[in-house]
Amino acid sequence: STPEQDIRAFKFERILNQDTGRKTLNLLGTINGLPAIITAEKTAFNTTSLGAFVSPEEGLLSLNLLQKNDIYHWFMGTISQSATSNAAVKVNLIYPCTEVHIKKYSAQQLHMVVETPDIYEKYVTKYIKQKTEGGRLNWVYNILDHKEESEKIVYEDEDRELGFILLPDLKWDLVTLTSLYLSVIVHRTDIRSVRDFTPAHIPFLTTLRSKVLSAASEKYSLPADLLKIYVHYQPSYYHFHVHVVHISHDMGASATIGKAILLDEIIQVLRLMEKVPESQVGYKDLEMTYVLGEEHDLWKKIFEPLSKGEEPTI
Ligand code: M7G
Repeated sequence: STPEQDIRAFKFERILNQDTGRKTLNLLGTINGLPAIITAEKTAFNTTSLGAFVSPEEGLLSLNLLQKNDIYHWFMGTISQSATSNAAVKVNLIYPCTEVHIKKYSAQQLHMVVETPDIYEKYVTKYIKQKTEGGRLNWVYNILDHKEESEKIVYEDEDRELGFILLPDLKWDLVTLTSLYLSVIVHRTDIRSVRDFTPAHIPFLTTLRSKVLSAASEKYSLPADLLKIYVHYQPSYYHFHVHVVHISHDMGASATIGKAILLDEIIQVLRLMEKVPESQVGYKDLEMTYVLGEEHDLWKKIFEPLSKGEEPTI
């Protein structure tokens, strides 16, 4: 079956989350009896054809005046749209999805947690190891092997050790420049997260940074200082990757304190670590503070037990 036939066969079960401010909706359902998640997000306005915004043919197709009061008027309207060039909504389908996806897309209470070097070494490394197994990184290897998305690659450095692929993130609609969202996926497979970095990685990161910035700014005719480059801790996928996002794009939780770390900051911290006489110092030695949702396995298996004085079993 085609992806479109699949999504049409979606049987709605329940709403996982909804954000009326960000205009997003996460739905759980089934397709052919298997669990599936649909996430929908209303797109940003296309600012290239605003001259036609009020046109009844190309812009506001119909209008309904709700109320007027003095100089104030409020209407509801429908807008001209097309799925290929001017879409109203971006829809993502994960099918079949796992329990981990369902938790990730569910509304949940958040907590600040402090991951000490000790907690990292004793428990989190085990968790990370589990999360690299079971095909969770298939989509990453598909990209690196040019099996999927290869026609979308913006830039590739094929070096096995220093190289990477720069390409559009699945969160991007591929059109709206001010919500530009690219990913950098590195070729090397020995870095699971920022925790693996030591000063020895400084040349790798600085070269990656400058190559990514020039490739992205050239491709999209954007000054490099309109791009923010950051890394997640914790990420969802433990193969090292970097987020490259337009500065005007408000990403909500995914680009904020307690989740995103600027690549520049990582490089600076590593430069300072380089000066520490102890030879093996690296990100594994830092206390990392971040936000976790209650549905996250790290919360359930490690931080919730610890907060109750219990020994985590992982
Ligand atoms: P992350 O920091 O591990 O997790 O980033 P997050 O999803 O919590 O942010 C992984 C990034 O890879 C995210 O920005 C995803 O949108 C993106 N991504 C995930 N998948 C499954 C794909 C994919 O199949 N293709 C592409 N191009 N990007 C993906």
